[in-house]
Amino acid sequence: MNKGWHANPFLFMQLHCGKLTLDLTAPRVMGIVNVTPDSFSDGGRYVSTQKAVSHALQLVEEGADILDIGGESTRPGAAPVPLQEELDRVMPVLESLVKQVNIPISIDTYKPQVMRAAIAAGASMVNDVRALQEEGALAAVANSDVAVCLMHMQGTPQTMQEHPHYDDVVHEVTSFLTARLQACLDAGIRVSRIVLDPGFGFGKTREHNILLARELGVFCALGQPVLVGLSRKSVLGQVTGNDVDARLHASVAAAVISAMKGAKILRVHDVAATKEALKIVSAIE
Ligand code: HH2
Repeated sequence: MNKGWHANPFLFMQLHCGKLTLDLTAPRVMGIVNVTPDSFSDGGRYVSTQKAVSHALQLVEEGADILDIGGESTRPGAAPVPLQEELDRVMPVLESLVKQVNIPISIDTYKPQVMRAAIAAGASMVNDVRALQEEGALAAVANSDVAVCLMHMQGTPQTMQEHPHYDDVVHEVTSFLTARLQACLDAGIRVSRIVLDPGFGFGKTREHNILLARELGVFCALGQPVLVGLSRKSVLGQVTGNDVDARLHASVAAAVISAMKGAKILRVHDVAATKEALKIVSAIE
């Protein structure tokens, strides 16, 4: 089955992101820039272009290795955003940032039109919670040179937390990611451009999320860099009893544990704290 994607482990110490290369010899931090009125933890804080750009620059200052710009919330129950509205939210932010920063900028979208516009404007990565399953999404990435993050989600944000069900969550998420990886390879996307993500909180109960985190090594063993997005998520609140605004410590703990289990990219809201914690991981490991 596996057309060569187990190959050389050293190959993946670098992620090919368009004109840029991301060194993955140590875990990297992806800073979240939500240009949305309704994101679960920071909705409405950075809806204006100016606020989003200055927040992004602040994250770069704090040491972000990648920026992830999103114009549609994927929190449970979030309403889909029309194409033009999403473009109007993210494109001015992206266009401003590509002129000012020299780290990879990722676009968090499942819409192929947004992917194409963002890539044309200089985005170096596509972060897709639907793993390029929308019609035209695979081609949008295949016709470019950018990196892609393939995430697992059961259902859609509108319904995903109603009745998440798996017979074996780790096995089912692994099978899905393996199939999407193969679809990318078949479409001509090079293995050095592909990141995998089990999709914490996307159609998963607390138990599913905990199991996926515990078994993160299974995903890392697939041979691709693994991205983990646990920052401020509800599973951390379920464990600690803390509201979304008081999940910094739990988020940093989750990032550290993920990195120690082999995750290469940590998608976080709190860049400075995560960077500091990861320095300790790198020093000890
Ligand atoms: N989580 C969110 C959004 N995008 N992408 C990947 N690859 N992995 C994730 O875990 C992930 C993601 C949700 O977090 P956030 O962007 O803060 O919230 P919202 O979707 O409400 O904007």
